[in-house]
Amino acid sequence: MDATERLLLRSAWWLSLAAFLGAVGAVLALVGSPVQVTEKEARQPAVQRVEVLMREFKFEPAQLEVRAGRVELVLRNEGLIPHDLAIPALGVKTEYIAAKKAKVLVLDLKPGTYSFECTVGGHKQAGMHGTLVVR
Ligand SMILES: [Cu+2]
Repeated sequence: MDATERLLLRSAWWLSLAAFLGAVGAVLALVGSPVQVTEKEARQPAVQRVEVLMREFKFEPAQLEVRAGRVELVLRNEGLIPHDLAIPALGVKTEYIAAKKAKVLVLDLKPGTYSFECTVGGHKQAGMHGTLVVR
């Protein structure tokens, strides 16, 4: 191995480290994104708000369609027991939402089709799942 090869190898290593750190940053940004919406943010017209009801054992609607960009999912638990909502492909999951409570999940979405589900044991199997289509 001569000096040029070594230099090339070293810069390839740095490039892959940079790519890896970029990917980690993107994932952290997604994971960190579920936040409570403020009143100022709620008034911005560009933000899409979609209401999703949670019951035993389904989401209503179970098929969601939104435009790419910032989306706020307003999750209302109209059921009798706690539920959550996870989008495994995005590494996103809310905490448990108690009966009669609501939470806003803020997402920055790229086009694609993402399945979502409730991760409470057995709920997905009982029908608590759906599909989010981002155009
Ligand atoms: Cu559930």
